[in-house]
Amino acid sequence: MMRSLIVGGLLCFLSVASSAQADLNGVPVGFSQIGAESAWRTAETQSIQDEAKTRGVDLKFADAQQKQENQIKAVRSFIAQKVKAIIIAPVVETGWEQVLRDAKRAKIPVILVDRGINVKDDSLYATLIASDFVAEGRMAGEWLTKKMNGKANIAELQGTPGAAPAIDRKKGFAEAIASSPDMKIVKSQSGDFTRAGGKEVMQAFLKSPEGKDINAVYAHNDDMALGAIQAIEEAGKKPGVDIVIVSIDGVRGAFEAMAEGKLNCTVECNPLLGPAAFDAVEAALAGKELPKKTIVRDERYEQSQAKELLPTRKY
Ligand code: GYE
Repeated sequence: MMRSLIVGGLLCFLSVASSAQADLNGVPVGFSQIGAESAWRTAETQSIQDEAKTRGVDLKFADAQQKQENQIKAVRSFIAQKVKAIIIAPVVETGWEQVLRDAKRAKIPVILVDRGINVKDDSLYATLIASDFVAEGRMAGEWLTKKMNGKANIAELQGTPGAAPAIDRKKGFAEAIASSPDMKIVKSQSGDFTRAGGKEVMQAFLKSPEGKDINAVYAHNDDMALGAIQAIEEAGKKPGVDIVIVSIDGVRGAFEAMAEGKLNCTVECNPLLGPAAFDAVEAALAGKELPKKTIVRDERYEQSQAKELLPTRKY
């Protein structure tokens, strides 16, 4: 069951989708993906590749291995190959002006998916399709404050430095706990959105002088929470019980960990952006004006719902 509500411009894209699907048949489109750092990312890649196949798009896929310089190179190569549109999942917010100006000069519309960017001139991209990461962070913070009765020593596992979801999820969470003075972030560091990173950083946190007092973890994505669970178990503590854990994404692994009682809550972030991304490509190529941002709405899931919902999860 699709739990996310996709609002705004997306609805109007969807209404034109079926009638005009053949329009992209054989059309070359570039997709610059960040990498394969998380289960979320793999699901997004799959969704875009599946949708490209359904519509007969000639998709040129480039994996940037988490490096912006690789993404910039990929976009330049797409321009040289004269693609008709470029989809980018931008790893960090800054540093995009130059290459986007090149795409604009070549009259190639750019569709941003999942992460936003910081540019003065927003005509450099056609649209952004993404979740509201501040709202996700806020949902996680509100849930944890309630669960801990307003008192916790929190370890925060941050996402990739400079990435929109890392910046905004930190901000939203901080806002949510701001009025509870006993909700304290005692440790905060990046685990780069990976399971290995989450495990390594959590191990270091647990060994630090504050380690014995940590009774809650806020991870900016599920993969880091799953890594932290391993570190907590190896330290002889019970994840989900001795240390309450909340994270973001809602991937299958998180639902499994919740069903096992090791993760307490996840805030969904829907990665199935393929249909909306190609609806946007189609609309841009038809010369339609697109909303600058389409927000994908997310929900929060708790441990008690995990077993029932596990079979319905799509990623
Ligand atoms: O939450 C994380 C991934 O950009 C929204 O990136 C995405 C985030 C997602 O690596 O798991």
